[in-house]
Amino acid sequence: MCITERKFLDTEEVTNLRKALEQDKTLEDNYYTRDDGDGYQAKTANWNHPVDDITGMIGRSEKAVGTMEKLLGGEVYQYHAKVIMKEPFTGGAFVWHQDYGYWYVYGNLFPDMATVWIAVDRADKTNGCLQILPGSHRAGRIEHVKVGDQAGAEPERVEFLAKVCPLTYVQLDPGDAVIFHCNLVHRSDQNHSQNRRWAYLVCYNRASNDPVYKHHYPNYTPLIKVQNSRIKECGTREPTEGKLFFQGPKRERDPAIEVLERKA
Ligand SMILES: O=C(O)CCC(=O)C(=O)O
Repeated sequence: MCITERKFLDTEEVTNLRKALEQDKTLEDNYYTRDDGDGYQAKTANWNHPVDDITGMIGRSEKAVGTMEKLLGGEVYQYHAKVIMKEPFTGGAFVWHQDYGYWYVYGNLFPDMATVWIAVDRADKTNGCLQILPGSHRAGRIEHVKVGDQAGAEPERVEFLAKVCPLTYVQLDPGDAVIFHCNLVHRSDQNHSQNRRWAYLVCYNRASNDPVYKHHYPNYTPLIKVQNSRIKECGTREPTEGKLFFQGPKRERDPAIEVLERKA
């Protein structure tokens, strides 16, 4: 399952989101990187619960949560949110993977999970837009192996899947979004261009799929939906309380990578 929603955020909303992210110094203080096996790294700032800034309003908005409830078949909660900052010339790649390649290891019993990926800057082939194998979520969870600092889907299986689910580049304008299931196989290239490629992602889990292991992402926490109009009302205001980041400058180890290292 993968749905592209053009203008998921309108021009005013995405302009405010971009400004709010650019002025949020906590992202710079808390981002971490994962080597792509080639020495390049994309910066990711990753936090748990929605706060009362524009990122939280988007994550709690009727248009995001309502869609997820329909797709996942019931109540959902925010599993985490993140900003992926692929900087000009230096931004690293993400290797072929399924998000459930990680989230399974964290103790989510069912793949009742999905992500809304929102373009903050234009994302195209030149700056490392998302690449997907459409329909690949139907393959179920694929074995993952360690690639650089990342968990990568087993390469031979990806090769076979790519023959029946031909690779598609998801080129998006600012404000466009793609909503995809946690078993969708996806990747993205390094950014060798002069154009920044930032994206804001909110990941959801079904309320009934409360993870059985305690880990860095939260257990079920009720999500209070808000009307879409709250996104604009919020503007670029700073949150009244800080985001609870997963990893600070002193990077914690990812449990999914540790499992793959033990297997190797
Ligand atoms: O934004 C990207 O390029 C890919 C991000 C991704 O695959 C992820 O966060 O799991």
